[in-house]
Amino acid sequence: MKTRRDFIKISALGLGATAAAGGAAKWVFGDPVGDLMAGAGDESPELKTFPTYCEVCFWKCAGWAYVNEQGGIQKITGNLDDPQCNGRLCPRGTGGVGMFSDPDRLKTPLMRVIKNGEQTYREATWDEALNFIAGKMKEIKAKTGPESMALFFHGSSGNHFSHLMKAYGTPNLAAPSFAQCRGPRDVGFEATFGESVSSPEVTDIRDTKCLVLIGSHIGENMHNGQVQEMSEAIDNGAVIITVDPRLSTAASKSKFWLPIKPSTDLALLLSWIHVLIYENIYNEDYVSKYAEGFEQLKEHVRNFTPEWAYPITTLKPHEIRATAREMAAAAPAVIIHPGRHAAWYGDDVQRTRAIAILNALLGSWGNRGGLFFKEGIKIPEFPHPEYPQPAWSYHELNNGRFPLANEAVTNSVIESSIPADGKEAKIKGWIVTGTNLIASVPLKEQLNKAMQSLELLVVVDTMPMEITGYADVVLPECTYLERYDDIRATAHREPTLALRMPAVEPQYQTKPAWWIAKELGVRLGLGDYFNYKDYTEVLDWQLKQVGSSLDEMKRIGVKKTTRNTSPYIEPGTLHSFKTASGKIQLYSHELAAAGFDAMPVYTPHPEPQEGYYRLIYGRAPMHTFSRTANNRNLVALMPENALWINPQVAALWGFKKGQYIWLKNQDGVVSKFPIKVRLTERIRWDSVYIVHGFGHHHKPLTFAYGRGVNDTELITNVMLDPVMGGTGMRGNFVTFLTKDPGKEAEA
Ligand SMILES: Nc1nc2c(c(=O)[nH]1)N[C@H]1C(S)=C(S)[C@@H](COP(=O)(O)OP(=O)(O)OC[C@H]3O[C@@H](n4cnc5c(=O)[nH]c(N)nc54)[C@H](O)[C@@H]3O)O[C@H]1N2
Ligand SMILES: Nc1nc2c(c(=O)[nH]1)N[C@H]1C(S)=C(S)[C@@H](COP(=O)(O)OP(=O)(O)OC[C@H]3O[C@@H](n4cnc5c(=O)[nH]c(N)nc54)[C@H](O)[C@@H]3O)O[C@H]1N2
Ligand code: SF4
Ligand SMILES: [Mo]
Repeated sequence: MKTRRDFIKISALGLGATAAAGGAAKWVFGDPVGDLMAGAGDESPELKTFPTYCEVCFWKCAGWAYVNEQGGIQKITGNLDDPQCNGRLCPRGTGGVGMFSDPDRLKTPLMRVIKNGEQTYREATWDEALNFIAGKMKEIKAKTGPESMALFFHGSSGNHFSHLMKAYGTPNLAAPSFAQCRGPRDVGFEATFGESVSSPEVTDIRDTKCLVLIGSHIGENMHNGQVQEMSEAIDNGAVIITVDPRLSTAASKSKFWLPIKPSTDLALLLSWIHVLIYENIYNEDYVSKYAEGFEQLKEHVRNFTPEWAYPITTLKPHEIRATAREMAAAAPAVIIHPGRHAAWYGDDVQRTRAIAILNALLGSWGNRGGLFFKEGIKIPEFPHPEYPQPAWSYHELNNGRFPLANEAVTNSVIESSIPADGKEAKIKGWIVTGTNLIASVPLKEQLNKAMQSLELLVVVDTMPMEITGYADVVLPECTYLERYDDIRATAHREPTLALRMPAVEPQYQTKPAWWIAKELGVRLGLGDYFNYKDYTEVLDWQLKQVGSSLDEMKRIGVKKTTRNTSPYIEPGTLHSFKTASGKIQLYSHELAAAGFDAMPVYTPHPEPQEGYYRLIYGRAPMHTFSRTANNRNLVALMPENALWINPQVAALWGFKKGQYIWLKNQDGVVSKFPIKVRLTERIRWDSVYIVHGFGHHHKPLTFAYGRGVNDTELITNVMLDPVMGGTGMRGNFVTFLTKDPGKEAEA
């Protein structure tokens, strides 16, 4: 049966080859990126340098793009003045040129048409594509209101499209970085300290004496500044404690590796709280000054002894006690790292609450070596009319669930795009920019149904990623090396500004997001919101408001200013936290009022059946999600993911190193492609591990296609966090198939 939106393979159409407007292929690759961290480059006189900040991940390191006399990008290096990178980019940032030079890039706008009865794409001019989208968006607005359009976004282009969508009148702006990533952590910390730990995180790793990592796999998670600070802390003798079912890179640098049984972290955290309180080694002075609900907490954890936690976590009581004492000995220069990707088991707000509570008991927030108070420079908005007030909020899409979701929840927007119970869907159209929903949001069938139900689906991307094949209109954005974007205004230890400007002209028919959003805005009658010809006007105006200018930033790339406030609690002063009462909430009235546990409670999670293993996933230092799998520079460093499997388990199955096998999950879903076996003692026997972002099934990604397994397709069981809608994705179990299951790849 024909679906409404057939998946279209973009390159099968032979498009784009004719469209090279900006003088294609005149670049050369950047430096070889074999080193873990590339140093700042030399200043060859014949190379021109342009300031940028990296878009290969969301750490946004500032750097310099070097352009040679032929107008090719020679290399990218870190900006020495940038505290986010200190002049050193990670392998991905160094290899970022590969995003620009990728021959598979989207090159021209594409529109879905029917040709000889088949759905296909045709090349379109920008005018045609934008007029079509604006026409559809006007229709949707007239029929069901602007609120029925939604935006999915991640990365810099999101700012420009968020502005457009707010001007248009919708509150439904959703990013996978909330419900699939840091949302549970942010909500857990907000419920405890009144604010989140931000990005880049306010963890004072550089000066810490003890760093506790719960899953956070810094070193594989290559967030630059944190990796550098962790190395510095190790050099300075800091104690690292890593809790991970896998011997991560961080675990291998740790004094204590606690190979916890996956999904039981909350039991460990509660017993750590028990030890701190009942051995009386918590920071009594800090707690009495700054926290509320201590007596309730003490009573709550009375029975959560290490002996109670032992059979749950498989961690020995003496290890639990010893590690709690290490933390106490280092306090307040101790960090129980809040983590970042926190959507694990569906009780993730409560797990991060327990992490926040531990930090509070140790007195870490507001003390050197713990968590500091950030300071930043606020960039004023370029003048525009007020945004219209939407008739309803994104909370409506949650159907009474997730009361503490303070951002739109991707999975709720997806669900609300499907007509159900004879009712029309609330959401009728999507713009998707900078996010490959097919790889980043689980529950593929639901996503598919939603995409089939939409009246309009626009995708803005740089690459023919899977999501583009579902679009009515595909808009090619130029890469970060070819465009201006918003000023990066980081609030951290020091306030900094960073500029991204084009190093070269956009290749082919590609355009920057600010231009696309503005041109759509004009066609929607929202020109007043885009009252400039060129984005440089906006940037110069904004920079002048904060005592700089575009000219200055073009020269220096990064501007640091000194703080007005102290990053730590000053001796003799009393700090007020950002909660309603000004005090840290060990007992959360807010959660209680919303019908949730006021203090974290451990609940067991389902375990694998016999013959199945828990599928866990994470990062590799040289890749970012699904976005780098086609980057030739980075593929050279790691072409595919492998299945980490304990040798004892492998022996049971008769697996040899390097053998390819297929994975089948608890719901019978089989991986599209096989994966290579990696035998390693570095993982518990009850789990297997893969790096996220591989297993692309879209042939136009000529380098990424068919390499490795995509974890997302195997995540068919999602444990929703009732507090904020996070999609717990680690409750999926796989077994192994050694013969080709003969499944046809989808495309
Ligand atoms: N199964 C599973 N799911 C996960 C995760 C996981 O580990 N496993 N991780 C979760 C986490 S932590 C996060 S933050 C999310 C991340 O989710 P996403 O941000 O969706 O990650 P990517 O898959 O890298 O998709 C990025 C998309 O942006 C495009 N892109 C790159 N540069 C640009 C640009 O300059 N402009 C535009 N317009 N597009 C660009 C890429 O081509 C790609 O299509 O995924 C979450 N989902
Ligand atoms: N190179 C690289 N770096 C990145 C990214 C990238 O794509 N590439 N993405 C960035 C983004 S957006 C994010 S959100 C972060 C994510 O990175 P982090 O927040 O550091 O880590 P997580 O994804 O939470 O967890 C991954 C680790 O958790 C372990 N784990 C699995 N199950 C359990 C469990 O039940 N308990 C415990 N204690 N551990 C468990 C895994 O073995 C793995 O080591 O990485 C960031 N850094
Ligand atoms: S950490 Fe690496 S990929 Fe991320 S912004 Fe920095 S250099 Fe780019
Ligand atoms: Mo993330």
